[in-house]
Amino acid sequence: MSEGTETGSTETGGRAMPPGQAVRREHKPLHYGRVPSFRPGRWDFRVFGTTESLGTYRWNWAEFTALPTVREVRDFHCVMRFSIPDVHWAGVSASELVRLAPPSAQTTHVMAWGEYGYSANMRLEDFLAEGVLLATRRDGAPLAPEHGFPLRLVVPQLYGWKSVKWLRSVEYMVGDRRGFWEERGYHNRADPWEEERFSHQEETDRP
Ligand SMILES: Nc1nc2c(c(=O)[nH]1)N[C@H]1C(S)=C(S)[C@@H](COP(=O)(O)O)O[C@H]1N2
Ligand SMILES: [Mo]
Repeated sequence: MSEGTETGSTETGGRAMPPGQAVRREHKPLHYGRVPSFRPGRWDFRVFGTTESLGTYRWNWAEFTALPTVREVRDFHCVMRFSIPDVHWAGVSASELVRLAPPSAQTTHVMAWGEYGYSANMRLEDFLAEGVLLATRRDGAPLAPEHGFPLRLVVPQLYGWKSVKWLRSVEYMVGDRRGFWEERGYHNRADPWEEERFSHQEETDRP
């Protein structure tokens, strides 16, 4: 098969890609705005919002990099109709983070916040799904600056815009609120297997 041109149920390594996606091998960076610089002395990562304690959790860079890490190999699906098979990630699993910073029982959604106010919302259930990582490494090396160094979210089961680069905080929410692209016409949920690309599709979504 000719890579980069196939669409539909393109097979790779025996796996189907979601509908309307073409396989691409290279990871050409894609984002809105400029690449922030990393100042380790100023950087922190926070969990705030409806935590069980109502307090904010905070890690500086040394503390964050001391957290236990896991590795995951996942396909990455961008809404702009390309998918990258078998991306290797390493970092802190989202479920480990939620264990360290417990949400209140009423928490239903999270907002992931990047530098400069980029944000993406998702159900708590999607955040806790298998393979969701706060990644510090990709393909055996620290993240490249344009791919989110020093920390990015990876939510492999949703379109790529939910995988917030230059991640700085996670907000627990009781109820939902739309993030950066979700406010600008992108689908609220973003399941690539359902081709949930545009917000107008939400009107006809099954309940
Ligand atoms: N902070 C931030 N994160 C972002 C974006 C962005 O514009 N800003 N773009 C998203 C989109 S649309 C995609 S497809 C992926 C691309 O990740 P990559 O550049 O590492 O391939 O990052 C996502 N994360
Ligand atoms: Mo994207």
